[in-house]
Amino acid sequence: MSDCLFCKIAEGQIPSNKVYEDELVYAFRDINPQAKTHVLIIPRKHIGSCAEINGENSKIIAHIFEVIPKIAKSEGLVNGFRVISNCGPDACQSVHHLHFHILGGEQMSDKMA
Ligand code: DGP
Repeated sequence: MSDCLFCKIAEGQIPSNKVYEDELVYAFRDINPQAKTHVLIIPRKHIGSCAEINGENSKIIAHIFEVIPKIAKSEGLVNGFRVISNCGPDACQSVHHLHFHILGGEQMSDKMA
């Protein structure tokens, strides 16, 4: 999508602090970290949110979930980590390109909402 912030980040048009990339996904540090380690992983292909996951794009989602433990390992998140995707207004999604937050590096709250 031409006017999508995360499409531009994945394409290198907007700078980011890269953590991982391959042909399907791009991962980078969140600009406003909510934990000691806060990485975002996104598909290169524009998918708006979890609400747009379907049989046509679910292979990319499966790939994201194969990459997440690799990132967790390379970030040293040996004591656990949290994966969150905000979907839609009730969940306060602010960037409308599917992304998964990977949070860790410290003890987090047992509350998720
Ligand atoms: P969400 O609220 O779930 O849609 O999360 C969007 C996240 O994206 C939020 O934690 C802040 C992050 N973010 C927004 N703009 C930028 C940016 O330009 N660069 C980086 N690295 N992160 C951004």
